[in-house]
Amino acid sequence: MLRTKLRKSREKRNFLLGKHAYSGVSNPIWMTAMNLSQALLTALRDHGAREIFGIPGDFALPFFKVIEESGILPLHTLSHEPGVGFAADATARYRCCLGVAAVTYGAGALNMVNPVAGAYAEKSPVVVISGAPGAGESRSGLLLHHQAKTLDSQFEIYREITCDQARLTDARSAPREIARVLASCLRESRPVYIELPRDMVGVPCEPVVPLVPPAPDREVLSACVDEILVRLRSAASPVLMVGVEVRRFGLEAKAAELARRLGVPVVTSILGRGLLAGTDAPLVGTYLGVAGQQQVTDLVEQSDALLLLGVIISDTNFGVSSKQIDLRKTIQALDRRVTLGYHTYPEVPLAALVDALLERLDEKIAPAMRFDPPHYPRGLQADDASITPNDIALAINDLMDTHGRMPIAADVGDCLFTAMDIEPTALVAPGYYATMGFGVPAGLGLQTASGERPLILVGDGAFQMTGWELGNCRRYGWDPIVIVFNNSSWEMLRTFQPESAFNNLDDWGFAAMAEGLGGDGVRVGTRAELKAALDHALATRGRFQLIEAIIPRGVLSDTLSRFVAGVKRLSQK
Ligand code: S1T
Ligand code: MG
Repeated sequence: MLRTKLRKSREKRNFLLGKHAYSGVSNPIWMTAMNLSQALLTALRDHGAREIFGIPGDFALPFFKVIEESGILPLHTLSHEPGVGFAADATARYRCCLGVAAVTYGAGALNMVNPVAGAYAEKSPVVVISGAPGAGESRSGLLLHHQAKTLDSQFEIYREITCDQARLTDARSAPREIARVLASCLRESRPVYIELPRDMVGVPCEPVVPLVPPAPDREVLSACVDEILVRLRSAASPVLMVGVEVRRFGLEAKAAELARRLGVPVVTSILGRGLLAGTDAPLVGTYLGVAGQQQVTDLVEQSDALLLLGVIISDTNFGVSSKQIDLRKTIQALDRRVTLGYHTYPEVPLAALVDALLERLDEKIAPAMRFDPPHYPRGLQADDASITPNDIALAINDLMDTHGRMPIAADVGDCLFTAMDIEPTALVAPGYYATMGFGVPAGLGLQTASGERPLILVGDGAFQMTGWELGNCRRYGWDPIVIVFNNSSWEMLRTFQPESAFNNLDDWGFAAMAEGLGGDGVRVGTRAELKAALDHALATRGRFQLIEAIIPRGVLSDTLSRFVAGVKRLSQK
């Protein structure tokens, strides 16, 4: 009697943990030959992934066990799935290669929809791996925990925010499926979704053989390059704008060489911010339309041949144009297509286009036009005046002059506009999709990917969302310097709707919470205190440093002020 009861309770436990006949043996599931999880992890590493961010759940426990015990890729667990998505996204952006986010089914994966949508919008190659119910339990006829509508719902939701998907339900086809999906992720530089039922984790599986990308059609490429060069050579004021795909496909050096050989001025889009900064390309600055520097705005908006390399045609890039740019007169190379006027060349990868242009260009198209290099403010007055966002930009420029460039993760809010006045450096920020909550977890991903100490710029509203991920720094030795722009307000929203009291936030006193999270915090109200806090933070390694900068409500960065004024002017036209 007791023996039967024991057996039944063991079977029930195994059922809940997804242990089935194939892996019911006592030895750990990963001790079989190459199993499906190891094949997947090895393939991720072969395709450039260097770590996994994740939060397990019972549908993902067997997979996380293989991650931890196989050691193929290090695992960093965080506290809330949005942070997992943002951190994985940041590693993908920084390395121009796969970022990996592993979660459980339902509650975990659906918690991460927003960060993955942002990665899709901003072309970041994130691989989402979700645990899922096994075949047996899926056929049980019961509604399973974590199931929303049907057992296909999650797959369908992720179909909308990824460029390719696979459900690994058959060990024979799994290697091909994994190869296809990872190739799509890198080719499109967009997220992909892999669903791994928990009863498939330990099944024997062949290794994944990476797909070789097909070569572009040389004739299409040649005709396209011919037409682009005719357009540029006949233009009075050709301008090159480099955008997010130049970064995502690792084309920065080639784009700089192209700009030099073309002899035309080059600007970046907001998402391309920081590109070409370290090169001698004729870089003029970042195009921000009405919110940007006039020289840059005029150059772009008066050009009769704007070559857009990897630039997303978005409102944040072009919606704030003081003069409506006729995009039909531009040359757009994005998403593996080149559009000139009213026709499009299909299947032209950006890398192939840049290579083909460089092959054809051994002389300058036009004499290099001399432009004043963009100027970034420095020289903070360390006095008793209250702090403005511009002061934070000056303080950071001073800091980087003295101690060298630091990678920066910025959230949405005035901190992002302030970042436009900081010397170009490696910057990850949701400049187009514009989701809050990105900054802190992305900063943790940035330190993981770069191995360098990052600066994190975040508003108080955004910090309330994901700032608590700082509590994971101690476990992994991360020690970012975090500047919280605390204006006790959703200030960006107030600039558009000042009459709404709901934009008033309480003052949470973030600095006082740092200690409990394993870091150090200081609250600063004057420019002198800001400078001292930054100097101290820089000198303190091994613990995150949180500087809570108190900014009076209504005090904006110059860039945000210009942006708001410009948007209001445009809306009155
Ligand atoms: N929720 C999320 C996840 N992302 C958003 N972008 C928003 C809501 C809307 C939104 C903004 S800007 C903003 C919100 C709520 C206020 C940001 O406040 P804070 O972080 O304190 O920065 P600051 O005070 O500098 O504005 C954008 C326009 O959509
Ligand atoms: Mg705020």
